Amino acid sequence: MGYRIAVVGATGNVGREMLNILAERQFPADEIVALASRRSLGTEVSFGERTLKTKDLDTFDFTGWDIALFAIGSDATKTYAPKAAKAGCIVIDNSSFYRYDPDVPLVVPEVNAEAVEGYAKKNIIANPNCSTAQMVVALKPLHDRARIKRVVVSTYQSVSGAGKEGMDELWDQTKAVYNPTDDKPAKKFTKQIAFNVIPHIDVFLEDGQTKEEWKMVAETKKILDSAIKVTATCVRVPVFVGHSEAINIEFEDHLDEAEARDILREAPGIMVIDKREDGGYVTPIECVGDYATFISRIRQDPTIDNGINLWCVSDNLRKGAALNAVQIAETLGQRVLKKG
Ligand code: 11C
Repeated sequence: MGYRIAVVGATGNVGREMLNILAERQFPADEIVALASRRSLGTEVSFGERTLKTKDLDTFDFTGWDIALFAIGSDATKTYAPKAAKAGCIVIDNSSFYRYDPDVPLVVPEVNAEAVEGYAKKNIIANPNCSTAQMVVALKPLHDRARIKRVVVSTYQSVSGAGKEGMDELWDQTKAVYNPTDDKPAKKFTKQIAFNVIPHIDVFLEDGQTKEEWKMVAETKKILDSAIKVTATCVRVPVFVGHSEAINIEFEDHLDEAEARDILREAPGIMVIDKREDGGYVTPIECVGDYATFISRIRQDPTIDNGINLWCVSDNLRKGAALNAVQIAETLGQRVLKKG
């Protein structure tokens, strides 16, 4: 006997990837329902070889459904996640709404799989921000060996993190650059994104950092270790899919770059591509559609006692969102909701 799974927000970038990944990984589901807002009612979405017609989230009864993967905005999550959870369906939520709630586990299975067992207080488990997910996958095995004190990270985040509208804006502006009569002013982003970079993701906070930067700090502490200090600069770049990060890590103990490379090679979810030659590293285009978090450019930071620099790239719609959510569902199946 398998599970009954709902995908909420099935017509969005992340919802579609959730369905793809459930099919690719042959998630043991007896039944899958694709839910969306009334506006997209009846839209067809792919699930492996099959096509599903979306049903109305507003009137859907979650009673008898095991797990709901939510990929809708925080406002809608606030309305619908408690409805599903009260009906006995465990919610795995990709929005930021529940992430910082002490009664809701925030899970990256390669890092803190055991935390899923804390789901029962609200019947909800949160999925982290995409830029945090790939970073903690890289940090965890190194932290286990040499204890991380401080992380300085700069991100290069693709426009798909801002949804389909972000992707359309990059596409339209890129074409318009070659056709100056076709003006495409910035709407989704605050400045032109085509042929540009924008050091601003999400809203500004009082202390001058952005919410995206704050999320990387708060989520790393909750998932990995509250003692780790993190400082981030998050930047939007004209790339469709795949977030990249330049990460500087300071450890308590000495860690040699060769050992760091060996540790990362053995770590779950990680693929090391690190040849010190032209093209011997991964760029975002190469990570699209993949499950792995790719690590390149591993090297000693000679300016501090125990420092390592590395380059980390992953598909933000997959490890950063849909894949991580499906992995949480798999972990729930192994540890909590055993069937069959
Ligand atoms: C971006 N990281 O690239 C954001 C998208 O908190 O789940 C995901 C926002 C979130 O714009």
